Amino acid sequence: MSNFLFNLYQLINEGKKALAVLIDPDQDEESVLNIAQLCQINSVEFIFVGGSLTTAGVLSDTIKNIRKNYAGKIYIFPGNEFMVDSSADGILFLSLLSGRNPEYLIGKHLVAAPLLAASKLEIIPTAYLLIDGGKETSVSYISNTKPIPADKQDIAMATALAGKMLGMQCVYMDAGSGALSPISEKMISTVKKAVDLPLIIGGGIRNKNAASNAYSAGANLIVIGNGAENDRSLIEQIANVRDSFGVKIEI
Ligand code: 1GP
Repeated sequence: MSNFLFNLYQLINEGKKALAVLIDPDQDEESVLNIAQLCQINSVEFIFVGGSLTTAGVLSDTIKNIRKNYAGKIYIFPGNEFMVDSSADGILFLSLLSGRNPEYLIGKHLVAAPLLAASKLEIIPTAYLLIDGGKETSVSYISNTKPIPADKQDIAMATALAGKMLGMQCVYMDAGSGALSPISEKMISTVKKAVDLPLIIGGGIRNKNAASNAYSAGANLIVIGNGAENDRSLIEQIANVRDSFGVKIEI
């Protein structure tokens, strides 16, 4: 099992929650260094790095900068097959199961597979479900796929379940970067009840309330990107929400 999943299962077994910050390599160096430092101070479990248009060179520089200030694990959140960089710790090997574009289900994977096999990256087979967050997202546009409608919990549940049956080891439900509304609690809890895999939730989480709702509904790991970029204090705020779970109340 990858370190990523091992660490996540350990937290789950202790009743704890986890936080990942997504860093877009298009940001300037100063903000990458600053966000990485805040992730270190607030014990953010993982940094994800990537975006829909990222190229390999920028990715490598960004990872180098993150490592200057952050001692945790860095995982690539790939937007395409060129985003393989052995200086990361691993890669979310995403299969865009909500879509019907074969390139994002298997096509790009086979191009990347020999490179990944030659690297020491942890490979994390991930069922990736795009959920409608109220506006068209870069992932949806670039992958030429439609997200699952926000109120179709049964479709999300069946898709995640099929992902598990295909051997994927975690589920990432994403409303997409900058989503107007994050994924609903009903959607999260429906999928969580039916599929016993670590559940990652991201997209449009911009305040403590949204994070708390997602964790309470069953998210094991929350991903914040845009929100943290615009308001750096969000990292500490959501880390505090994360820490409020799994704390034993003395009677
Ligand atoms: C996007 O889930 C991530 O893929 C994070 O989304 O940028 O909206 O926080 P935000």
